[in-house]
Order: sequence, then C-alpha cells, then structure tokens
Amino acid sequence: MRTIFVLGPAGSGKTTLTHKFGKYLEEAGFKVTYINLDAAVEHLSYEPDFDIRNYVTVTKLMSEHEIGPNTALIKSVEIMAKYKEELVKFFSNAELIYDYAIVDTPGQLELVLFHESAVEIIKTVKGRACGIFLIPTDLLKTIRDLAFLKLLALAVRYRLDIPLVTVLSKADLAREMKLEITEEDFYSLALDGVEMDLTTELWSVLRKLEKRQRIIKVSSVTGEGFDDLHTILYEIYCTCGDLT
Ligand SMILES: Nc1nc2c(ncn2[C@@H]2O[C@H](COP(=O)(O)OP(=O)(O)O)[C@@H](O)[C@H]2O)c(=O)[nH]1
Ligand SMILES: [Mg+2]
Repeated sequence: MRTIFVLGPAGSGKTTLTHKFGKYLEEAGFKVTYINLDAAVEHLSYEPDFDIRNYVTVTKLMSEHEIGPNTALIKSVEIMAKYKEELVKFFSNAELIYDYAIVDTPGQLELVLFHESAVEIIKTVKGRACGIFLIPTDLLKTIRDLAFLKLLALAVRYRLDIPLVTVLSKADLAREMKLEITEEDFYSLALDGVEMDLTTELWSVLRKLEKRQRIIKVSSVTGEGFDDLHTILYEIYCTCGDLT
C-alpha cells in the first residue's frame, strides 16, 4: 500500500484533492482508503475510513476546556499523537486490502510542521509514505511568492523527511501561470528591496531546485493534472525502491 499525505496551507485544497484524486484512483481500478487527520473540520466531502474526529474534535476541546481555537488546535494535535497506535493498527489492516491510503491533514500546515506529535504520526508510516504539497494558485502572484513557496516546499520535505511532489492547486483559476524562476527574475527581487547577500544565497538553493523539482498544475474541479500527478507518484515509489 502506498500512503500519500496531502499537505499545504489552509484552504489550499487538501480536503478536495483527497476526495477527487482518491476517486480518480478508484476509477483507474485502485483500491483507496481515506484518512482524515483534521480534528477541526466540520464537513468532509468524502467518507473517511479512519477519522481522527472519532477521538478528538477541536469544537469539543474548546467547550470542555473553555479555550480559544488556537490553543484547542494545538491540544488536538497532542491528543492525536496519543491515538497513534490506533492509526498504526488501521494502517496494518488496510495494508492487506488497499493500494493507496490518502491522508487529509489538519487545515493549518503549521500544526503538522511545528508539533513533534504530528511529525511522529507521519513517521509511523515513513518509508512507505510520500507527500503532495499544495501551493494554491490564489497565493501565487509574484516571483517572490513563487520563490518563497518553493523554499517552503523544500523546508517541508526537510522537516517530514518524505519524498514530496509540489503541486499548483486550483489550476482552473488561472490559465497562464509561470512556474519557473530564472536567475534574472530572482535577482530582480534585489532591486525590489531584498538584500543582495540573501538573494545570492537563496538563488544557489533555488537554482538546484529548479533543475530537479517540476511543479505540476492540478485542478480538483476539472481533474487537470491528475494523470501527471499519478505518474509522478508512481515514479517516486519506483525510485524509492519497494515501498509497497
Ligand atoms: N476553483 C477551485 N477551487 C478549489 C479547488 N480545490 C479546492 N477548492 C476550493 O477551495 C476551498 C478550500 O478547499 P479545501 O479542500 O477545504 O482546502 P483545505 O483547507 O486545504 O482542506 C473550498 O472552497 C474548495 O471548494 C480547485 O481545484 N479549484
Ligand atoms: Mg481540509
């Protein structure tokens, strides 16, 4: 079984992609299981086979402990980690039945990245896991946005230590979108007020990324890019050896 963590900033389309890409894989003949790790979500468009809300919900934490949403979100991730064994059990049963497990992660990316408990959950399936990192079209307006989000994708990969496919989500919202950064484009940011030393250092990282990392455009509304996404995921699993 291949486990795909769907990651990205709040509102980037994680839940919708989990649902639609899952259906796409099912229509292609694969057996897919859906996992929801978002304890704050109220409505899901798909039916999860494992739902963290059976163990913890942010709404309940807020009323039981009389705490605000941010404290409750952090607490929910800590509580989630206590149910790690349930998830491990779920994965080992699912392993025998399904080809793919798609994991919808908490709305806020920082909950996944900043809290060891969330990273621990990903580590339980590490080795057979990969991630899809969503950059929503509506967040991409300038070269600086693009550079920042590419560097963020790299930081996410470093933090979670799993292979990561970077995807431009909601591609149906903009037909023309430049996804490559040239040296000239990047250095023009220095004219725009970004410190030259920082520009030079970041460019040396980005230059290598530009060669290696292809961003694919995906829309969960039109299904655009799903074939490409599937191919790239397939390649990741092949190059990483036997992850099944
Ligand atoms: N146009 C468009 N909207 C999308 C797409 N994917 C998600 N959305 C919308 O973006 C909003 C946030 O999506 P959601 O899946 O809940 O994001 P999440 O917070 O990352 O789970 C919702 O209103 C979705 O209908 C897409 O591919 N195209
Ligand atoms: Mg969501």
